[in-house]
Amino acid sequence: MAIKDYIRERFFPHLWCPGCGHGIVLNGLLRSVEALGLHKNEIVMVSGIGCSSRISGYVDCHTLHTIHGRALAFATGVKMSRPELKLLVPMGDGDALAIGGNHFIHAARRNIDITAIVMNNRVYGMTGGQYSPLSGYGASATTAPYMNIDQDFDVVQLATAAGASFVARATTYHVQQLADILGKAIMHPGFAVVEVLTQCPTYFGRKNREGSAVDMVERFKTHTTPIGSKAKAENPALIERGIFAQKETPEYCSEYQKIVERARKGR
Ligand SMILES: Cc1ncc(C[n+]2csc(CCOP(=O)(O)OP(=O)(O)O)c2C)c(N)n1
Ligand code: SF4
Repeated sequence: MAIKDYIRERFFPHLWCPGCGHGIVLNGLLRSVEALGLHKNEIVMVSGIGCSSRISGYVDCHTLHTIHGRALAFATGVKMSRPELKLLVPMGDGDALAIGGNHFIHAARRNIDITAIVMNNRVYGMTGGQYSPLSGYGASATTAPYMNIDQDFDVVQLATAAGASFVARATTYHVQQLADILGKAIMHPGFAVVEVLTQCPTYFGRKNREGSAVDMVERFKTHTTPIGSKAKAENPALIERGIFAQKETPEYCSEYQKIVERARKGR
């Protein structure tokens, strides 16, 4: 199948602002799915609410556009009933880690075979630029005009500690690495978390004087480095990107199937 076959053209033009990073994430996702040769019917995309969550409107696979923060709960239900399908759950940082934080850590703890993509633009884009759990200390937001004093989560560390068996970070600058990591996450048999550093020029960029969308994307080039690089040792402030964890641990649906078989046998 060609990339255009995975797109729901009737939903275009999309609603993202010029320069928004969410379209780059969609691009990476479509490239990874096409490279894997997955059929549309094998994929279920479940999203909540947010600019990021609108991505489910644009892909022509099975899609569920649900409620804010609850995408992983819906996806868990779908996966439990149809474990042979590939579940993709794109989420904003607010969606995944503010209102949806509990679902996130428990999906990771269960190691259910779902690919969670955290589109981290450090802000609530859709509702007008409020700060999120990933805005970071010192950031400006509509709801923090004098400065945000909340510390942020490290998504990679949180997901790893909670039990996710595949954990990675990518950016909208490193588009080939983004598609490659997403492909590996989709094929990983367990809970896979991919944090994607992405830009919201309209709110985060404007409020934090980060310049144009291009300036924001270039910051992902200059402020990140491959995991374990020499540059990281010299400059600890650099953010690492790549695959942090990729391990085989019991997957939830497989374990559940064992219980079903035990119940059938009566022991
Ligand atoms: C239960 C509920 N609470 C709040 C909202 C309002 N709301 C919609 S999207 C959103 C935040 C969006 O931010 P994020 O998830 O980071 O995604 P982005 O828009 O930045 O991509 C909020 C608070 C809602 N729709 N439902
Ligand atoms: S408000 Fe921000 S996150 Fe939403 S579409 Fe515009 S640039 Fe993208």
